[in-house]
Amino acid sequence: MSKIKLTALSRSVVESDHAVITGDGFVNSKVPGWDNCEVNVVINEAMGANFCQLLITMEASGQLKGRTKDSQIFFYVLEGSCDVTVENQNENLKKGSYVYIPVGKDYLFSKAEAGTKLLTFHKVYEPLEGFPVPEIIINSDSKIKQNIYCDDPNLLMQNLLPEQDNLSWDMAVNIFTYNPGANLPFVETHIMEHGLIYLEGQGIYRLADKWYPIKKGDSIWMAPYCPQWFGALGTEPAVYIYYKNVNRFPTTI
Ligand code: UGY
Ligand code: MN
Repeated sequence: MSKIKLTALSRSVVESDHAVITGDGFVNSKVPGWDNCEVNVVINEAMGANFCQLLITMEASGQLKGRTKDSQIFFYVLEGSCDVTVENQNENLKKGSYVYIPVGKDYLFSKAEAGTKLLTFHKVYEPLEGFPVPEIIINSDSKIKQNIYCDDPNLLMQNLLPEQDNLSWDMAVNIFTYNPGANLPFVETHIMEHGLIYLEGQGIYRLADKWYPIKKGDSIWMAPYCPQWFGALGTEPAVYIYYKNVNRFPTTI
Protein backbone atom coordinates (compact mmCIF):
# COMPACT_ATOMS: atom_id res chain seq x y z
CA MET A 1 0.00 0.00 0.00
CA SER A 2 1.26 3.50 -0.85
CA LYS A 3 2.57 5.52 2.11
CA ILE A 4 2.29 8.80 0.23
CA LYS A 5 0.09 11.22 2.21
CA LEU A 6 -2.41 13.02 0.02
CA THR A 7 -2.18 16.68 1.10
CA ALA A 8 -4.75 18.13 -1.30
CA LEU A 9 -7.73 17.16 0.86
CA SER A 10 -9.58 19.22 3.48
CA ARG A 11 -13.09 19.36 4.98
CA SER A 12 -12.81 23.19 5.17
CA VAL A 13 -15.30 25.04 2.95
CA VAL A 14 -15.77 28.80 2.47
CA GLU A 15 -18.97 29.96 0.75
CA SER A 16 -20.48 33.45 0.44
CA ASP A 17 -22.96 32.87 3.30
CA HIS A 18 -21.21 30.24 5.48
CA ALA A 19 -17.89 28.55 6.19
CA VAL A 20 -16.70 25.35 7.86
CA ILE A 21 -13.12 25.69 9.12
CA THR A 22 -11.56 22.44 10.30
CA GLY A 23 -8.13 23.64 11.43
CA ASP A 24 -6.03 21.50 9.09
CA GLY A 25 -5.41 24.61 6.94
CA PHE A 26 -4.42 27.00 9.73
CA VAL A 27 -1.50 29.34 9.05
CA ASN A 28 -0.48 31.56 11.97
CA SER A 29 -0.86 35.33 12.13
CA LYS A 30 1.33 37.68 14.16
CA VAL A 31 -0.71 40.10 16.28
CA PRO A 32 1.01 43.23 17.65
CA GLY A 33 1.22 43.06 21.47
CA TRP A 34 0.47 39.33 21.55
CA ASP A 35 3.78 37.49 21.97
CA ASN A 36 4.93 33.87 22.17
CA CYS A 37 1.62 32.51 20.98
CA GLU A 38 0.04 31.16 17.79
CA VAL A 39 -2.97 33.07 16.50
CA ASN A 40 -5.37 31.63 13.89
CA VAL A 41 -7.89 34.05 12.41
CA VAL A 42 -10.79 31.64 11.92
CA ILE A 43 -13.51 34.16 10.91
CA ASN A 44 -13.26 37.88 10.14
CA GLU A 45 -14.50 40.62 7.83
CA ALA A 46 -12.30 39.41 4.94
CA MET A 47 -14.67 36.41 4.81
CA GLY A 48 -17.74 38.68 4.80
CA ALA A 49 -18.43 38.51 8.53
CA ASN A 50 -19.29 41.45 10.80
CA PHE A 51 -17.29 40.06 13.74
CA CYS A 52 -14.04 38.19 14.30
CA GLN A 53 -13.29 34.75 15.82
CA LEU A 54 -9.72 33.76 16.77
CA LEU A 55 -8.00 30.71 18.22
CA ILE A 56 -4.91 31.42 20.30
CA THR A 57 -2.40 28.86 21.59
CA MET A 58 -0.05 30.25 24.28
CA GLU A 59 3.47 29.14 25.16
CA ALA A 60 4.43 29.28 28.86
CA SER A 61 6.07 32.65 28.14
CA GLY A 62 3.04 33.78 26.10
CA GLN A 63 1.51 37.16 26.76
CA LEU A 64 -1.51 38.94 25.28
CA LYS A 65 -1.28 42.63 26.13
CA GLY A 66 -3.51 45.33 24.71
CA ARG A 67 -6.35 47.78 25.06
CA THR A 68 -9.78 47.29 23.51
CA LYS A 69 -10.70 50.10 21.14
CA ASP A 70 -14.03 50.16 19.24
CA SER A 71 -14.49 46.39 19.68
CA GLN A 72 -15.41 44.48 22.80
CA ILE A 73 -13.63 41.12 23.16
CA PHE A 74 -14.91 37.87 24.69
CA PHE A 75 -12.21 35.33 25.71
CA TYR A 76 -12.99 31.67 26.57
CA VAL A 77 -10.46 29.09 27.85
CA LEU A 78 -10.73 25.92 25.71
CA GLU A 79 -7.74 24.15 27.35
CA GLY A 80 -5.08 24.87 29.99
CA SER A 81 -4.85 27.84 32.36
CA CYS A 82 -3.46 31.38 32.60
CA ASP A 83 -3.80 34.62 34.56
CA VAL A 84 -5.74 37.66 33.40
CA THR A 85 -5.65 41.30 34.47
CA VAL A 86 -8.37 43.65 33.19
CA GLU A 87 -8.03 47.17 34.63
CA ASN A 88 -7.67 46.43 38.39
CA GLN A 89 -9.19 42.91 38.35
CA ASN A 90 -6.90 39.83 38.47
CA GLU A 91 -8.00 36.21 38.18
CA ASN A 92 -6.63 32.77 37.39
CA LEU A 93 -8.48 31.18 34.47
CA LYS A 94 -8.92 27.51 33.69
CA LYS A 95 -10.87 25.42 31.17
CA GLY A 96 -14.38 26.87 30.90
CA SER A 97 -13.43 30.30 32.32
CA TYR A 98 -14.38 33.34 30.28
CA VAL A 99 -13.62 37.07 30.28
CA TYR A 100 -15.70 39.83 28.69
CA ILE A 101 -13.71 43.02 28.06
CA PRO A 102 -15.79 46.08 27.13
CA VAL A 103 -14.48 48.85 24.89
CA GLY A 104 -11.62 51.04 26.15
CA LYS A 105 -10.06 48.68 28.74
CA ASP A 106 -6.44 47.56 29.27
CA TYR A 107 -5.89 43.81 29.52
CA LEU A 108 -3.07 41.30 30.01
CA PHE A 109 -3.16 37.50 29.72
CA SER A 110 0.03 35.85 31.03
CA LYS A 111 1.50 33.00 33.15
CA ALA A 112 -0.02 30.38 30.86
CA GLU A 113 0.38 26.65 31.14
CA ALA A 114 2.16 25.71 27.87
CA GLY A 115 -0.42 24.88 25.18
CA THR A 116 -3.25 26.90 26.73
CA LYS A 117 -5.92 27.49 24.07
CA LEU A 118 -8.18 30.54 24.04
CA LEU A 119 -11.15 31.33 21.81
CA THR A 120 -12.11 34.96 21.16
CA PHE A 121 -15.10 36.78 19.67
CA HIS A 122 -14.63 40.47 18.73
CA LYS A 123 -17.49 42.81 17.81
CA VAL A 124 -17.59 46.59 17.28
CA TYR A 125 -19.76 47.87 20.14
CA GLU A 126 -22.93 49.71 19.11
CA PRO A 127 -23.85 52.06 22.01
CA LEU A 128 -27.54 52.53 22.82
CA GLU A 129 -28.77 55.84 24.22
CA GLY A 130 -29.96 55.47 27.81
CA PHE A 131 -28.09 52.22 28.43
CA PRO A 132 -24.61 52.04 30.01
CA VAL A 133 -21.67 50.24 28.35
CA PRO A 134 -21.47 46.70 29.84
CA GLU A 135 -19.09 46.00 32.72
CA ILE A 136 -16.10 43.63 32.76
CA ILE A 137 -17.13 40.00 33.41
CA ILE A 138 -14.81 37.21 34.62
CA ASN A 139 -16.72 33.97 35.19
CA SER A 140 -16.90 30.26 34.39
CA ASP A 141 -19.39 28.24 32.32
CA SER A 142 -19.76 25.83 35.29
CA LYS A 143 -21.60 28.62 37.15
CA ILE A 144 -24.16 29.19 34.36
CA LYS A 145 -27.51 27.38 34.51
CA GLN A 146 -28.53 25.09 31.62
CA ASN A 147 -32.01 26.07 30.37
CA ILE A 148 -34.25 23.80 28.31
CA TYR A 149 -34.42 25.12 24.74
CA CYS A 150 -37.64 25.11 22.67
CA ASP A 151 -39.37 22.76 25.17
CA ASP A 152 -36.96 19.91 24.31
CA PRO A 153 -35.19 18.56 27.45
CA ASN A 154 -32.46 17.15 25.17
CA LEU A 155 -31.51 20.69 24.02
CA LEU A 156 -29.77 22.72 26.73
CA MET A 157 -28.77 26.39 26.50
CA GLN A 158 -26.37 28.40 28.67
CA ASN A 159 -26.27 32.20 28.21
CA LEU A 160 -22.76 33.28 29.25
CA LEU A 161 -23.54 37.00 28.85
CA PRO A 162 -26.64 38.65 30.38
CA GLU A 163 -28.13 39.73 27.05
CA GLN A 164 -31.69 38.53 27.66
CA ASP A 165 -33.33 41.57 29.30
CA ASN A 166 -30.40 43.96 29.25
CA LEU A 167 -30.21 46.16 26.18
CA SER A 168 -26.70 47.36 27.07
CA TRP A 169 -25.52 44.13 25.42
CA ASP A 170 -25.31 43.95 21.63
CA MET A 171 -23.75 40.46 21.53
CA ALA A 172 -24.55 37.10 23.08
CA VAL A 173 -22.28 34.10 23.67
CA ASN A 174 -24.07 30.84 24.46
CA ILE A 175 -23.13 27.20 24.97
CA PHE A 176 -25.59 24.87 23.23
CA THR A 177 -25.64 21.19 24.29
CA TYR A 178 -27.47 18.57 22.20
CA ASN A 179 -27.93 15.18 23.83
CA PRO A 180 -27.26 12.26 21.44
CA GLY A 181 -29.92 12.22 18.72
CA ALA A 182 -31.27 15.71 19.53
CA ASN A 183 -31.72 18.28 16.76
CA LEU A 184 -32.77 21.90 16.17
CA PRO A 185 -36.59 21.82 15.98
CA PHE A 186 -36.70 23.76 12.67
CA VAL A 187 -34.40 25.24 10.01
CA GLU A 188 -33.58 28.69 11.41
CA THR A 189 -33.29 31.58 8.93
CA HIS A 190 -32.57 34.87 10.72
CA ILE A 191 -30.93 38.29 10.57
CA MET A 192 -28.48 37.44 13.39
CA GLU A 193 -25.02 36.17 12.47
CA HIS A 194 -23.16 33.30 14.16
CA GLY A 195 -19.60 32.12 14.75
CA LEU A 196 -19.05 28.88 16.66
CA ILE A 197 -16.59 26.18 17.64
CA TYR A 198 -17.45 22.63 18.70
CA LEU A 199 -16.31 21.81 22.26
CA GLU A 200 -17.52 18.18 22.20
CA GLY A 201 -19.19 15.55 20.07
CA GLN A 202 -20.27 15.38 16.47
CA GLY A 203 -23.21 15.62 14.11
CA ILE A 204 -24.52 16.99 10.83
CA TYR A 205 -24.90 20.73 10.18
CA ARG A 206 -27.14 21.97 7.40
CA LEU A 207 -25.92 25.37 6.13
CA ALA A 208 -27.90 26.91 3.24
CA ASP A 209 -28.67 23.84 1.08
CA LYS A 210 -25.48 21.89 1.98
CA TRP A 211 -24.93 19.23 4.66
CA TYR A 212 -21.63 18.90 6.57
CA PRO A 213 -20.31 16.27 9.01
CA ILE A 214 -18.94 18.27 11.97
CA LYS A 215 -16.90 17.27 15.03
CA LYS A 216 -15.06 18.66 18.06
CA GLY A 217 -12.60 21.41 17.06
CA ASP A 218 -14.49 22.47 13.91
CA SER A 219 -15.59 26.11 13.53
CA ILE A 220 -18.53 27.47 11.53
CA TRP A 221 -19.50 30.93 10.25
CA MET A 222 -23.16 31.60 9.38
CA ALA A 223 -23.93 34.90 7.65
CA PRO A 224 -27.27 36.66 8.31
CA TYR A 225 -30.12 34.66 6.74
CA CYS A 226 -28.03 31.53 6.17
CA PRO A 227 -30.57 28.70 6.71
CA GLN A 228 -29.23 26.50 9.53
CA TRP A 229 -30.09 23.20 11.23
CA PHE A 230 -28.07 20.72 13.34
CA GLY A 231 -28.60 17.13 14.44
CA ALA A 232 -26.31 15.39 16.98
CA LEU A 233 -24.92 11.96 16.08
CA GLY A 234 -23.03 9.32 18.05
CA THR A 235 -23.22 8.42 21.73
CA GLU A 236 -21.91 11.62 23.35
CA PRO A 237 -23.54 15.06 23.62
CA ALA A 238 -22.59 17.54 20.89
CA VAL A 239 -21.65 20.92 22.38
CA TYR A 240 -20.79 24.22 20.71
CA ILE A 241 -20.08 27.73 21.98
CA TYR A 242 -21.45 30.42 19.68
CA TYR A 243 -21.61 34.15 19.05
CA LYS A 244 -24.76 36.06 18.04
CA ASN A 245 -25.44 39.78 17.54
CA VAL A 246 -28.54 40.95 19.46
CA ASN A 247 -30.63 43.83 20.82
CA ARG A 248 -30.17 46.56 18.22
CA PHE A 249 -32.60 48.30 15.86
CA PRO A 250 -32.88 46.00 12.82
CA THR A 251 -32.74 48.55 10.00
CA THR A 252 -31.24 51.87 8.98
CA ILE A 253 -34.17 52.56 6.63
O1 UGY B 1 -29.55 31.22 18.95
C1 UGY B 1 -29.63 30.71 17.83
O2 UGY B 1 -29.98 31.36 16.84
C2 UGY B 1 -29.24 29.24 17.68
N1 UGY B 1 -30.36 28.40 17.99
N2 UGY B 1 -28.72 28.96 16.36
C3 UGY B 1 -27.94 27.89 16.10
O3 UGY B 1 -27.58 27.15 17.02
N3 UGY B 1 -27.53 27.71 14.85
MN1 MN C 1 -29.32 30.56 14.89
